[in-house]
Amino acid sequence: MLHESSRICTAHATGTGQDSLGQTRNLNLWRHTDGNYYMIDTTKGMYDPTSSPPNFNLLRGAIVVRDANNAGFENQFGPNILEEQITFSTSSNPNSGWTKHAVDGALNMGRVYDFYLQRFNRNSLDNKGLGLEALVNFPAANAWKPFEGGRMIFGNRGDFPAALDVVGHEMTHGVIFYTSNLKYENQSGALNESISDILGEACEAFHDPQKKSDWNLGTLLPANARRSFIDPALQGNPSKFGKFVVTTSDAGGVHINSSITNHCFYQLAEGLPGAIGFDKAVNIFFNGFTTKLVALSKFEHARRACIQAAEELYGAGSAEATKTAEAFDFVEIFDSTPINTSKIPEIAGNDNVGFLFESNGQTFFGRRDESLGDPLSGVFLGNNGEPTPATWQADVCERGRKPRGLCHARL
Ligand SMILES: [Ca+2]
Ligand SMILES: [Zn+2]
Repeated sequence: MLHESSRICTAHATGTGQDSLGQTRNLNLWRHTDGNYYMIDTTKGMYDPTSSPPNFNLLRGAIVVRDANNAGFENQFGPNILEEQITFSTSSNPNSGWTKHAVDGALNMGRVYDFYLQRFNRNSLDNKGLGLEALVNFPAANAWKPFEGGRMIFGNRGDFPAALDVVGHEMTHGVIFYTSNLKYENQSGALNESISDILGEACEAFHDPQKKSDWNLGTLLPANARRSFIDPALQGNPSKFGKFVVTTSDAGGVHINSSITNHCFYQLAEGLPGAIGFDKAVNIFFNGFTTKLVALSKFEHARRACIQAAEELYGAGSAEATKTAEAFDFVEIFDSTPINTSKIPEIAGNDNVGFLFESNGQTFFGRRDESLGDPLSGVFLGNNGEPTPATWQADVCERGRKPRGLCHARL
């Protein structure tokens, strides 16, 4: 009996808490022998029952909420976490004592996990049941997903963990890290941002009673922090590749130019005449971006990847494949002939050099063509009392004259 009761003392438990929207939510908790309840959700299929909660280092496949306790700071490189200040989110009462962001984090990370499992049969970010952690109450105005691992960081100067599309966005960065691993700069970085926005909206739609996206990433955030798919210009972002913003800030404009493929996705799903609908567009983009791109892929590769995905999913020549090409055309990401990287064959022949030469304020043209028997020093194509070809080269050196331009052709 003693063994029995001690087993009951440390186990899964349920409770409730109020989220940022003021709603009471059901919580999956872990009841520890110290009498406290920990915000550790062990109910997902990925949970490894040989784990020993609340030992953080031995947890596998749980969703854990921890608290940064308003310690650390954000700078231009991102969040600076003070690991020693982090605590579990705990309470002695399962139905009170939870911070609103802890409730948000537990709820929405669970929803994103469910979305990936049910929608794509994907078991967490790495498809191997990687445990997830929401680090809440970090003193900043942003949300982050570090490149590796299952941690999401939520600043407390906004209700970031309450925004399901934002949590879906951050967790999709994790999925991309474990798949195509698009490099987070320039075009590949913009594609990384874009697929995170698209899947963030897909996650929101999946859990929406009407199964709809509102086409704004950051629905619960202030208007200037949102990203519109329908009209990226609302945030000053481009919707066509021709307006691609070249910049050194924001890792090469990753949050700016992502709007181009976001808009492409919108056109494919709903915008174009004969658009194929949200769910099919999600299938095409998710498949294309996670299975057919690599770290340094660019926009033109995203076009080919999505068309290929559409052909595989719906058939070559299908309306879905045709519309995918049309949507990329719409945002000016056109088809291009792949670069021929085979070696250009060498052509046998004589060297021919043409050059410009300045003397006394006048410009002359010179030539050295082996096939015409020109000497090494070349010949002048013009006679203005200049030195003879035989002495010209030495003459250049002595007088400090320099050829001003040079073109070299191998004939
Ligand atoms: Ca949204
Ligand atoms: Zn992002």
